[in-house]
Amino acid sequence: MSEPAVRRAIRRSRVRRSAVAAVAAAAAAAATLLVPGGASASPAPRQGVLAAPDIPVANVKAHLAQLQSIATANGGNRAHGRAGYKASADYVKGKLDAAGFTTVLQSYTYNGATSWNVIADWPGGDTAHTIMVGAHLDSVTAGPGINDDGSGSAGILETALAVSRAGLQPAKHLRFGWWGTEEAGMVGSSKYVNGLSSSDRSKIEAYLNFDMIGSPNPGYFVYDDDARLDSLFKDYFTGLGVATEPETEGDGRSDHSPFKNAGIPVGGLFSGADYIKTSAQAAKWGGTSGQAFDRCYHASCDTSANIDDTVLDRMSDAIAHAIWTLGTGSTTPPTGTVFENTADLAVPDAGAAVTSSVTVTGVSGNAPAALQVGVDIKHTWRGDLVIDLIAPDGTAYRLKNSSSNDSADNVITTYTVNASGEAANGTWKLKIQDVAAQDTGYLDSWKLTF
Ligand code: DTR
Ligand code: ZN
Ligand code: ZN
Ligand code: CA
Repeated sequence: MSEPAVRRAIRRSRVRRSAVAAVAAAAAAAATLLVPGGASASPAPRQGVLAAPDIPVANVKAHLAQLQSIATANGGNRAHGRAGYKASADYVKGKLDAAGFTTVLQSYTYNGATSWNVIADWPGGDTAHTIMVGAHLDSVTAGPGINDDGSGSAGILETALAVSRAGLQPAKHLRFGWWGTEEAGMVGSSKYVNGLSSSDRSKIEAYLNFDMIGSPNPGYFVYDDDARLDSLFKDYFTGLGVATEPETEGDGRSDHSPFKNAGIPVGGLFSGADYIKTSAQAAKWGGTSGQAFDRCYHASCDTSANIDDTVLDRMSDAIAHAIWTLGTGSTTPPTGTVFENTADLAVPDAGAAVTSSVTVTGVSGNAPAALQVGVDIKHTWRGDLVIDLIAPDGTAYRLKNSSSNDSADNVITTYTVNASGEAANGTWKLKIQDVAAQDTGYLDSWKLTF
């Protein structure tokens, strides 16, 4: 018999074909549902991570009272180009200077008026591994902006002061930013990010944003931009017994946007603005359904009365939890960190290559010389398959060639790849091509272990 004839004969003798094909078809149908939530990361516990202190909500509220007084004394707002903005910046800077931070007012001009970002560095820590936290300090002209975004400004300020009180000596470098002119389109944060060299950008391992964390009819929304930072907050709230939802208003609504666009992993919290709370949301979070999370959003009534103390307290504590977790412990990547995509992906028979992505964040430096690539492909004839690992920069590593002699089903194995020439962080892809007709299958899941 000729080689293809032998192969066909062996294929015909395989009895499981139809059952496996049915599973593949079902998986292909489910794949579209599974893809968006499919990727996940589960870092191994880190050694030496310190527990965060409780952030006293009374202190956060005292900062809000000061910001309210500043607005009252300056025409009722703290908006770009108005005296209330500079007074707010001076207040924040004064507290940070007294607590031992190295602070600068970074000035810029917008619309004919000067404004300032307040940037505060906590001395020490490895600046090649910087954790940055931010909130916008400007209000709209309509009101004092106490929830938007006095709340985030006060929450990160009190957390910074808690870092000082604790005498924290984190392994990573901590930097805090209060942005000007967010309300005109993230002007201050964009100026900051644009002013960083690409090397400086690459040193920021995470940027966490807090814009509106005290909404009076609160929701608990977690930015879902980065799997690791998303889980950090979600797990925290799960531990408190508080349900969360992903923040889905879309990118580009606050100061994390320029950081994200520069390739920096971003996360954050949000308690809701002008969107209406549903009855399902009221059932899990309390409050009033059919009403906005913040009825005073961008209005004159966004005063110190426009705050829910419970959400402000919990979210302030969550900020501290994130900073302590990300900043303390070791800067060497924990071994055994797993990044996985469990979304099923159909592999077309004798068709084009398909790819599945896994985004790696928070692992500094290069990938290891023994990167573990766990692959779980269900297929009726594995000899049809060509499999490559594609590094974030596009470099391909051949894991498996097609072979007419490879007469078994499924590829369920772990490959070891010397990926030490590749930056660890970024989007890795598994590329699968089925190069011969008849037998079919699907990718069940795959993972990278660092
Ligand atoms: N645009 C922000 C408030 C805002 C509305 N939706 C979101 C979602 C995520 C963060 C912030 C926001 C402002 O007016 O400042
Ligand atoms: Zn606003
Ligand atoms: Zn805001
Ligand atoms: Ca095939």
